[in-house]
Amino acid sequence: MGVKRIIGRRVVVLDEVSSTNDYLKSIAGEVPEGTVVVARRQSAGKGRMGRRWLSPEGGLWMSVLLRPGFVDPRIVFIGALSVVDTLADFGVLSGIKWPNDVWVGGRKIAGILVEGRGEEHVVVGIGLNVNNPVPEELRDVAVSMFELTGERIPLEFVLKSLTFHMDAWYRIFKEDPFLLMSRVRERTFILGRFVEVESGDEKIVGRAVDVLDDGSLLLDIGGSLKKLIYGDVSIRPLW
Ligand code: BT5
Repeated sequence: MGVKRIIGRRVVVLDEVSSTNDYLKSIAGEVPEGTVVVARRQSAGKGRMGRRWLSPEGGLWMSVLLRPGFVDPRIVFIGALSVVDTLADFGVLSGIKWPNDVWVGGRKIAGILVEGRGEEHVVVGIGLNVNNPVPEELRDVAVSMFELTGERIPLEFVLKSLTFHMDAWYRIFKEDPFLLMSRVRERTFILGRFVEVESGDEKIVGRAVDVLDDGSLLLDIGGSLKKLIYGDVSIRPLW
């Protein structure tokens, strides 16, 4: 008895689009759950809080449509863990920088942007630097698979691996979110380290202690514990 695959059964490949997230949102009413949109280039790739995601040719810029039927901030970790597993498939060891980045050796290789329309649908956008040149302005903070492995890995292989892992993690998440969260905890490299947290105009420094089952980050700020809820916060590890 096999399990029916959801993610990646239908893949829409575009040459160029403003943002795969926006495109998928615009067709969400007409396509089945698990539909994937990939674009060779994005002219206006989006990060969180109005930030830009630079998306030149050679990277994997994709979005996945989910209909879990509920709203849950932990959905971002389905994307993050799947990226970590995909990178491992190609020999690259990475870690999650809570809540939505994947880093290798102090630099960002991937970012996840989750956008939803209440309980109707959720769009999980993933940007992964594969063969694309790392944009000049991000030289010190970003890295690509090519830079790490010296190999040009065909994008369709990376896409296949990523949709495979996402399909598995999505199923696990729906059945047992605590299993997903225990894996997130193992893969979150900032635990035990000091981080600077920026939320709006506020900046605080604390030690990241744990990722809790509800997806929040527990910080130790001079001896008192503070729970950071996933939202519009940015974290910078202090080395
Ligand atoms: C993110 O935002 O990291 C989420 C990025 C999601 C991108 C995907 S691509 C497919 C889908 N369609 C979209 O339009 N978006 C999604 P955030 O945490 O706000 O980080 C944004 C910051 O990452 C920027 O301010 C830059 O500093 C940095 N950045 C931009 N482009 C990058 C790149 N290609 N590689 C590494 N870092 C980058």
